[in-house]
Amino acid sequence: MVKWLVSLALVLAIALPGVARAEDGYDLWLRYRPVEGEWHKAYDPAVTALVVQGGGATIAAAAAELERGVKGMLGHRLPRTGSVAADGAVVIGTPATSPIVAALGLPLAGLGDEGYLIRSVTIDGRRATVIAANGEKGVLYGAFRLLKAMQLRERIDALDIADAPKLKLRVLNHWDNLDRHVERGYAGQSLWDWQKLPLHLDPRYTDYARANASIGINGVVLTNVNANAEILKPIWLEKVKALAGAFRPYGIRVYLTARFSAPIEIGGLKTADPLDPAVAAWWKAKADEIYRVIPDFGGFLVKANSEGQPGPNDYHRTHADGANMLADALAPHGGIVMWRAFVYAAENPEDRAKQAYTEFQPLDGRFRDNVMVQVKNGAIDFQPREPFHPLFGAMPRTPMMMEFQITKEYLGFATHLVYLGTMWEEALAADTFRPARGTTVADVLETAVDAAAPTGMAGVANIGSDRNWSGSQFDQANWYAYGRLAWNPQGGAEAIAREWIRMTWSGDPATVDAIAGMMMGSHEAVVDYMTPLGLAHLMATGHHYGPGPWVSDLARPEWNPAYYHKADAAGIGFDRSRTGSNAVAQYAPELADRFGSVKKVPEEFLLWFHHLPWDFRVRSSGRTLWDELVVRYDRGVAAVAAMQARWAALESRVDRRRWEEVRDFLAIQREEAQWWRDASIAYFQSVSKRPLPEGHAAPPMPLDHYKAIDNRYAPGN
Ligand code: GCV
Repeated sequence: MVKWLVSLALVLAIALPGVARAEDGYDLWLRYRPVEGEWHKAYDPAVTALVVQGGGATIAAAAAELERGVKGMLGHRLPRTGSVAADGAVVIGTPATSPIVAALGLPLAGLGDEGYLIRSVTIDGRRATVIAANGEKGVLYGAFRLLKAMQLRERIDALDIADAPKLKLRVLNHWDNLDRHVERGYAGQSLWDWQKLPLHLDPRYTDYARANASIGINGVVLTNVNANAEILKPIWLEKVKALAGAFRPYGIRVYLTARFSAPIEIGGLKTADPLDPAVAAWWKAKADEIYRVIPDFGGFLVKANSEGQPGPNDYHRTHADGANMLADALAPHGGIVMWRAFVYAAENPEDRAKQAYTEFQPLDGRFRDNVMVQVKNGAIDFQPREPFHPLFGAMPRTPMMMEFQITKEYLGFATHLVYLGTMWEEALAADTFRPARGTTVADVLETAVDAAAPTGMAGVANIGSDRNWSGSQFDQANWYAYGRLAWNPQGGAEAIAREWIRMTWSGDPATVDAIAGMMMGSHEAVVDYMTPLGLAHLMATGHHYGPGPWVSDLARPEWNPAYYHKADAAGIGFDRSRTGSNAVAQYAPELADRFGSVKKVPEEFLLWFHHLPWDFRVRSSGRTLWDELVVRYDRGVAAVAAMQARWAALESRVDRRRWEEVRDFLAIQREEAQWWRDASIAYFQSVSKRPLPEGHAAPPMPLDHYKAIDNRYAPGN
């Protein structure tokens, strides 16, 4: 009997892998689960063999991925043949690697180095699918696209897909320290197991690279922007070289953060002054050394004169002086410098939201061709909602890249279900009015300063050693959406969410609708329960876990939540209009006028730009500002409860293990949304002295209770 049961279990495990193997999220959106019924019948004869005629490691990676995907989805091997011998061949290659592809004379001209074409063709009277590109990377991207078509149950018998990325650099910024702690990381330790490198390459490096390539990411900054000069020493460069080797077949280059004071710390110099010839020579020699070890090294990312990091200002030099010195060292090798504009200083009394623009905008046109200025989406710091950064569109002669934060430092860490696609879409679709109405942030990013100039996007990674990579199942969607938007900043967040859901959870239309509904409302929910109506930076000190609107005693003024909300007996909000800090003047005149007027400012930015009395009437509802705040806090909590109910109804629609994990995380989110709501109302009521609107419950505990909550060991700090 026991023997019989064991055999049955074995048979089931082989026949029904999706059922027998509990899913834990490791496979991400590349699950390649069996295709059933009519779709199997349609796909099976269309994908019978693989024709690869040559090429290097990247074409080999594309072929391996197609084999893996077809095995998973259709259950059969994909034999390799040297020619199209029967119907159903998939021919992959570039005109240079494949005579068959060359002979087809396909229109590849407009697709650049990384674009691809997938076409249903007839070769010698036999039906085939060709994945063709100018470069091997394009072939790899095309292979993932064909597999996606099957995952999404698109027809593949009359294909004609041409696609190419709109941005050249699509990079992840890992804020990973050399001791494997990840700053603002909520998914375990750093993936980079430095101690075992270079001799041991964890197979996860390849799966990480596959996932990135599947969404078009082509660069990875391995180290934290709060940089450690050690990484530039030879012993570490050997480890970096090993990672670069693992990623190279997937079209991914590695970059490192450069600590500006490295010439002093590891170079034995007395200064890091960028205009000192010895300093420039040190960096040049260092760049030469790096390229000897890693010939396709991407370049440096630099955080300078920001939050205690060293930089050119220490020597009374400009950011352009610093960036250009590094750029000159990298230029002979084709490397680039990504120089961050995230600067603000405690000693600077200017509104923090204005400081980056004040410092960088006058430098427009003064950076070398291989420098990109990397700008966060908003002028403060990855808040749940910020208006777009005024630098976008304001430096037309400088390549400018977007920096989004995928890890949810200010959005509830990994346990809050918040789909960031909508938030990023909002930023990308914002009209800069520069040079004219209708020029969105996405347009600014896509418009190269000149044909050779770089364009790009960076995302602060949410990836770590957790089995599910991102700390939660739904945070995988943010990695995915980031890659898709870096490929095409005009992409729609909802369409991206839906394709992710279909590949990650289920293709059942009702299930897709239900999950999409949760995701699409999730950003607005977190804004409501944390920072409604344009409030910002109200998180607890240091770790940013939970509310701390009462904090007002930190050494640096702009680290205090009180600096941002400015609540007092009379009202609340930061006056950035002409009567206040005049931050509005950093935007194009049309926007300065819109944001600066209480009547015209979009409600979601009301308190970002204005300080208003508690009984100010909110346009959309006619409620007083105080009542509206309370209503929104409650609306946010209710939205989380609604997500819980939606998820509960999906219990039988998705696999158990992942369903349970999401259920538990939603329960955490619900508690924490309530905590945010209660603590915020308790605090602001102590200032506004107003009664709660009817039907809205008083916080269950006194303010002191919320103030006493101590989460000093919260992760990622
Ligand atoms: C890497 C915020 C975060 C810091 C981060 C910084 C930055 O201030 O709290 O952890 O440092 O942004 O983007 O440089």
